Amino acid sequence: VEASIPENQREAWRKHSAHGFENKDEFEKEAVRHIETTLARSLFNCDELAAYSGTALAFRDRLVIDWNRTQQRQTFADQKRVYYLSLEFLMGRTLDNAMLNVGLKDAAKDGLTDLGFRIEDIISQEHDAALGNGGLGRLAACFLDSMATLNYPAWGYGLRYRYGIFKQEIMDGYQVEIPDYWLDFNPWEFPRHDITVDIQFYGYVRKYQDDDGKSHAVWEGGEIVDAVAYDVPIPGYKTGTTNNLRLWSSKASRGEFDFQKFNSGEYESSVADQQRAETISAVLYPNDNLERGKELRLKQQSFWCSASIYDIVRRFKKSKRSWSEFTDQVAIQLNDTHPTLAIVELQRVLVDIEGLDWEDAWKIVTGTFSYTNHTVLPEALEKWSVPLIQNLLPRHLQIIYEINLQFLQMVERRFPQDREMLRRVSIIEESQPKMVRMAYLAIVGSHKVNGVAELHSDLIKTTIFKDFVTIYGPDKFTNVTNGVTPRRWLNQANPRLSEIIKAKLGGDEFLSDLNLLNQLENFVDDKAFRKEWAEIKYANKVRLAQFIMAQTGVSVNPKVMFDIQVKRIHEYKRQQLNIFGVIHRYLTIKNMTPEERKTYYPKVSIFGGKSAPGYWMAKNIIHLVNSVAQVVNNDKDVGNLLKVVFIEDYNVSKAEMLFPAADISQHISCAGMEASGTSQIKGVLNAGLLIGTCDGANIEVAREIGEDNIFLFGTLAEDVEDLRHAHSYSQHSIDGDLLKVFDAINSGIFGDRNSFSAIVSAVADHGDYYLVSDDFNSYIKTQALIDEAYKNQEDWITKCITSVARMGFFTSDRCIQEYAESIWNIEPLPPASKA
Ligand code: GLG
Repeated sequence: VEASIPENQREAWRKHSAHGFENKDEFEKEAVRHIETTLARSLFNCDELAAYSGTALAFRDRLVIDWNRTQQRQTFADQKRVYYLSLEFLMGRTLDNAMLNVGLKDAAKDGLTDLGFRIEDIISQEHDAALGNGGLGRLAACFLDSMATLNYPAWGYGLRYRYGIFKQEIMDGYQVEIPDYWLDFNPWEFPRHDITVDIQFYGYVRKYQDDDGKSHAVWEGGEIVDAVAYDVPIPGYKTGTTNNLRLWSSKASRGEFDFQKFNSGEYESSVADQQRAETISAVLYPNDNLERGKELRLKQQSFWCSASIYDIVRRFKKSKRSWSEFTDQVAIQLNDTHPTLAIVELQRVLVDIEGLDWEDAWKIVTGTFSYTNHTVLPEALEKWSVPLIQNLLPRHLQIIYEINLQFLQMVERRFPQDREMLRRVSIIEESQPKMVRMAYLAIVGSHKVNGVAELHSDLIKTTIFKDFVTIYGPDKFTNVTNGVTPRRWLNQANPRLSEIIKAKLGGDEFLSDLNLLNQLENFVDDKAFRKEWAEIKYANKVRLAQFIMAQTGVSVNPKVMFDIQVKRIHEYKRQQLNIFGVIHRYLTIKNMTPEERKTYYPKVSIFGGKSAPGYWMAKNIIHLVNSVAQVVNNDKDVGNLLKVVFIEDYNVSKAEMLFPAADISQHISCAGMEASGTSQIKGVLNAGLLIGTCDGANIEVAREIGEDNIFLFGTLAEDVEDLRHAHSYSQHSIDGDLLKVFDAINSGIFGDRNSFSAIVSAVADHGDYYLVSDDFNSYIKTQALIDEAYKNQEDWITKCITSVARMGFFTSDRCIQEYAESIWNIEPLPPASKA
């Protein structure tokens, strides 16, 4: 029952309705009130953490007022909404973004100064919300920001992990994982204990016929776990729209707490049951681009999908529309295959619970869903074993079989001669045990499938999903090239750069219309502007140099080139190629006379990124980087010519510090393997140049900014297969420079060569799957070009300014516009004053 205050009692509400602060004085009042009453502190014991908490609570009040209004407006307007289902939302910090988006950062800054604090110190108190592994989760976070900014009625749905991605510590050069318990103080979420959904697992399916002879299925028995909603407000930039991110947390069922057990003295086991339920949302699986088929992971997926579908259907039913209007009201985007069970769950709800015919229900389902593919790596394509699903979700398995049957019958009608095709495209893989191919299920259950960069979207059509293009035709498959939000990745990460752009462009409209950046090209010869541009990069490097000194004790000179590769550690991303290049540089320096060294190019080589805890080779690469750093940084012959740094615990807020300090960043994946990548966009937007392969979005970045402004090298995707094939035949010849690198590693100068031998022999003896040897030579040559180019600082700055000016395409606002128009078919709903 909806509770609502009768009209004649609303006067008091209207009079006292909260409106939040609007200026510095009001901010101070709110912050102090929270510090004194919510936190029970005073001016005698208010440290920076307390000041952060008070500030965050004051802003939270602001957000929640906008949030309430937005939700009301969207409910009244009753137009189509989009639901973005993602197992990962890599949000990072919230306060700074909230300040910018509601337009009160200056008020907070001045207010904090009055109260005795520096805004930067307060902002840096916040713990990252790290509910994601890497690009996929960060993309979801950028999309939330853009959807709110563009006033789309949009909700995110995810899991509220108690532990986000682990914190990485480097001990003796090795990665060690520390749990990230981030919920000690999280002002940005609202528990909604009133919104709790029963989620069923296990049990059995009972079939029966009704009086009309129609057969039905009911899922019975098993266990129930509660899904409790936690809402996170997502403010748009310069708009009243504040959308909702709903994260589900698992709890033992209210009905389930076993009083019988409890009374019969089995207190412990009854508490244990409770903990088992809470385990479902306890931890984010720390794998990027790898799926491992664990039952708990399947439980997470089904728990979250069921809760979200229940919530979406409930909201739809409140509108009292007929089911045929469902697709006019609801679009659901699947971020990768992780939420594919939502397709099955919606079909189950419509058929088993709402009593629709199979065909009518299936039309609704396929009209509702669309699916984004983020990878072609076989080890990342999800498959779930049939026995596992059978046990956990018996009714869902039946539905999957029925979907597959109908799909295969359709294929057979259209391609009657082709038995092989049926085997290839079947949602069920006939292996031991049988497996459900989730990507195929996602394609069959969706009306659109998209890749995340042009090359990638072409590749999925010609490789992994080729047959489905034959079956459905090419129009079902489309491309939306990734982007990032300029609010975080330009304004927040690089406030000074943002400031001078604003001064030149005469306003900050570029933050919501990134194409306006192209006006910067008019100022490329403006001396004062160029000087300031260079000073900003230098200041950002000084800040990073101080951070490196504090964290690692290594002294780096901010006047020399900073070369940065930060991202998950993965063989396909080829940090091994980078470190081989560094070793090659080290050997080159060692072989020089002191005279020659005087004119050589100095450089700081910076690495950062986490490895999946079970990814032995990636951990080995981290160890090699740290071991090389140890040797190089302490070699008197080398001095300032080369420093190697590994940044511990790379995360969103470190990225915000690193990209503004990069002269060059590396995006050197084996061609065809990085679906898009998004960090190259962050690199260029922050006035750094790129070295990259012809892979993912690098290709489109090159097209936009011009090939003169990017350092591309290496094998093309179309040649990868032939090269791999050639490796497996002949003992492939390895570049002489690379052999010297291998000799150096094998000689033990970087320590225990046994532990590094696997990195070398993956290239030298085991087929070199990632084509490191093929690309090494052109990589080294390209690095030499970069050294030369960097000497000419005037040209370099021209390249940087020109590149930033041409990055407009890569805003996530453009992505969301494309999704909204060509996939979701939804309209924005701006607040009245902005309409
Ligand atoms: C994937 C891909 C990246 C891509 C990101 C966002 O590996 O290339 O940029 O999603 O689409 N698993 C990922 O991080």
